Amino acid sequence: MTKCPRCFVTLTPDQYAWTRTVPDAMEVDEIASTYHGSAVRSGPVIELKRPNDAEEDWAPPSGHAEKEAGGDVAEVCPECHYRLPAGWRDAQATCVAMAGARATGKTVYVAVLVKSLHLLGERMSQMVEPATAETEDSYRENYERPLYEERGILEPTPAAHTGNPYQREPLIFSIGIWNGVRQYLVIRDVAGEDLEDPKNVGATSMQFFSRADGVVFMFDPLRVDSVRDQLHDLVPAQERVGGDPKSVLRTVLSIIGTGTPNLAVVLSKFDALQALAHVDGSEWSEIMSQRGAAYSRDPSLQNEPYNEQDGRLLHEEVRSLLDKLEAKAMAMAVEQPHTGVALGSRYFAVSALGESPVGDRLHESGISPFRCLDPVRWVLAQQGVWV
Ligand SMILES: Nc1nc2c(ncn2[C@@H]2O[C@H](COP(=O)(O)OP(=O)(O)O)[C@@H](O)[C@H]2O)c(=O)[nH]1
Ligand SMILES: [Mg+2]
Ligand SMILES: [Zn+2]
Repeated sequence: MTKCPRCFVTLTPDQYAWTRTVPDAMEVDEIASTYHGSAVRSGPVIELKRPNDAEEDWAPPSGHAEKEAGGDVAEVCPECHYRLPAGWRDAQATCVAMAGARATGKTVYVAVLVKSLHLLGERMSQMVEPATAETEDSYRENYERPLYEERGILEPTPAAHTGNPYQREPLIFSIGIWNGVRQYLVIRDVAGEDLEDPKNVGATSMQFFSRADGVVFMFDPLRVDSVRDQLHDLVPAQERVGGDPKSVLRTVLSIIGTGTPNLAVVLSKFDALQALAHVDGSEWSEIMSQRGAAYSRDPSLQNEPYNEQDGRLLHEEVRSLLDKLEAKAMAMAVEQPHTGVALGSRYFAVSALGESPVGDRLHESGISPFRCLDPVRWVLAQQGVWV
């Protein structure tokens, strides 16, 4: 059984829904709108539940939906009415939700992550490609073009209630065949504002977090005063600053509630910390110059199974870096959450850009990602995919 790419609810063989491929008339779909976060219009939805007295191998009678609808139909999620890509129920989807305050680097990370997935996929002879035309368009327009073509930096992701909120719809990538089953990776980006507002804890449109396979929570070291102070002359100041990571983490954990996604806690913009190696005589220069450290190398593009040992090593190293970043409270919130549900968690360090941008432009050496695949490979490995 696989999950819906929008609401992340598991699709059971007991419940089906369809809508006309080309509906005669469209109306506001209350259910879809609640899950989307703003008005969605669609044709009528036809639902079918397994009858109580049905046989074990019950399936919707062929032609049922077409007859009811009076034309060609597409299957939609019975929970949120999202139109499922063809063959979705026969595939396996690993569903990842991005989290973190504003400007922690989520959107840039997704842009770069997809490139790295392509590269690794090629090396593993697994075809990575957008699964839908919507994903192809959205990735190109909202992620790839602003970062790679215009060499600028992406606009901050709009909050769910403002104009063109591209992060309300999932990015769906086909990542090849594994264990004889077609595999998809679903990534849901989010606007930091939405997580900085604790009122969103109960919002239906946020509930996908609790049903995700992996939540990637980003923590921006540039938000830490002692780091910013020491980097003063080395790294151009970043103008956009997001909310308090501890309270965002708390909100995310509250939204997750009794759900049990794996939680990847990611130190983003790691290039900034690496730049501290050049601050002579500082405590940080010593830490960041350690050649033997897992955070000083990047094996993530090697074509080998997810490297569990390297992952554990990095986990411990980043954990002690968090201590040094005065973020111990955050580590405690992860390890002893106020919700009482301890999640499978691991710490990571990534740099999507590899080097700090200068003002609004990328550094002239371009993009050289560092360890971007690690969090997602860890989540995939928990699902037994790309291991
Ligand atoms: N130094 C550095 N800065 C980054 C990196 N990734 C993102 N940034 C900066 O952080 C800003 C916010 O990134 P964005 O992905 O839009 O953050 P989001 O609001 O969490 O989606 C960007 O404008 C970049 O200036 C990185 O890997 N290294
Ligand atoms: Mg964003
Ligand atoms: Zn759904």
